[in-house]
Amino acid sequence: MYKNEIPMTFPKNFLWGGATAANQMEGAWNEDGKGLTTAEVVKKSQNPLEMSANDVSMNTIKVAMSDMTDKMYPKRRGIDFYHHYQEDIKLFAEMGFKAFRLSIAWARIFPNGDDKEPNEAGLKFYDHIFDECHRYGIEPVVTISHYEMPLNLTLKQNGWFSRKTIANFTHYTETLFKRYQGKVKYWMTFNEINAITGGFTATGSVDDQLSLNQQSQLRYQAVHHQFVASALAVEQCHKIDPKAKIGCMLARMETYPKTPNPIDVRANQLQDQLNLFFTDVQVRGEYPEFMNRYFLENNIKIDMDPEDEKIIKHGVVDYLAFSYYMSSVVDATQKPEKFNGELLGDGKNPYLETSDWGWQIDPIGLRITLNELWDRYRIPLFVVENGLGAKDKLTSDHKVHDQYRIDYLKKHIIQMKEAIKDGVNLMGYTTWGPIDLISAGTSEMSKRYGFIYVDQDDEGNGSLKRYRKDSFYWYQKVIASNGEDLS
Ligand code: BGP
Repeated sequence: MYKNEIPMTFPKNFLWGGATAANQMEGAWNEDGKGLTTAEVVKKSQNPLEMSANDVSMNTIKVAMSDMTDKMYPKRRGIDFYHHYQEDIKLFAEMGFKAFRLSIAWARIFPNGDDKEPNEAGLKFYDHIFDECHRYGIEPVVTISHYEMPLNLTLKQNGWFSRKTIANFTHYTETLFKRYQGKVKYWMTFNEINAITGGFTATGSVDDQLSLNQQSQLRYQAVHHQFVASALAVEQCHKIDPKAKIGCMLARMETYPKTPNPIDVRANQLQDQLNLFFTDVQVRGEYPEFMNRYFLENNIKIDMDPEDEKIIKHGVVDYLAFSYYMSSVVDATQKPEKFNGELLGDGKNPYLETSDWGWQIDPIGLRITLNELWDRYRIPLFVVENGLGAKDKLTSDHKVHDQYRIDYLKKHIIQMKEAIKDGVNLMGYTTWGPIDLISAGTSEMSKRYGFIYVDQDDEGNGSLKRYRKDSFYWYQKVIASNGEDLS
């Protein structure tokens, strides 16, 4: 719509805050009736540049189940948020958070995933968290499934590969919407639903014995079941709590063609389509045409029930949330070696710096992405993850001078503001890991994102004491000034 003015800054009710996930922070993995989850059988990486989360087989699961310690399985201990949540939420409030993104551990509510009755102790735990948030005027933003599910569903039916999991999930979601009606205004169904390269982490399906093509087949089938489950959850949510909003969540990586050669430009376009396929389904309510060709040429056949298309059409989301950490370059001549849900190009960009974990830092890419997503979907956008994983040093007087983190975040906030001036409808920004937590990809503790330092090392040694970093006071100012004071 033509107007002779542009928004000059962040909207008034902008949701500033931080984002976390249950399996990376709660700990208390075997307390109060909770069942074992898929995240708790993933070993920590031996090499920090490799994601151990992708390395799961039936055999490694068996080994994990016979080991009832958290030594090799850091996601079992998290940062013990389960027992520190009051202290932690108070610190978030001190920073001025308007929103706190967290996930619910399905296995706290339904320990086996297919139980008839929910576990009251699990439900209560999240009641306490939401009440605590509201005490400080913090809006909880809740991910229903963030890289974990009850392990029993893997053992019994190979996770999301099975259609049966849809019914288990809708029982879980219905329980949540009824219980937390009025307490949770913002929901999200699946974290990074497009991250199927993550295999087991994303789908709870074991596929190590399969060929690459069979893996692709299984993962796309699993994600189809997630699409249906997500759409059903959207419908339930709208019905049970019409005031609540429910979104989808995408791992967004901006990609660029390596050169202006049209073959690179086209390869990049395909990469982008394969990334946006997931949001096309969840926002537009249908499989996009370009996937027909992709599936056909890659021998992938999606098994759909006759009613699936209708369900997907009805269950379109209210907003689009996404994580953004980096960008990448697509080179048409490079053949992908491993399975690639073709999510990520991993080409190097000579114009960008990288983090210690090789992630290419690209704040302008965030503005580009925001514009692209807004142009394509025209629904509110929410940046629900962004941040720098770095090695921090705690000084003897318990300070952390993390100017590098401030620099990273500042540059991204500047670009979000540019996007708002471009006309993008952006509803909020929750940085990843406002308090240090266990890494999703490698299970390290030393890959820290937080404004709050947690005294724990990769082996789980430490007092678990929380300390404010320099970035804590910086973010406090950012929020208080609604993004104006970035100094
Ligand atoms: C996203 C996940 C988060 C998170 C983040 C950082 O993909 O949604 O769970 O942890 O990435 O990744 P990592 O922890 O591996 O550094």
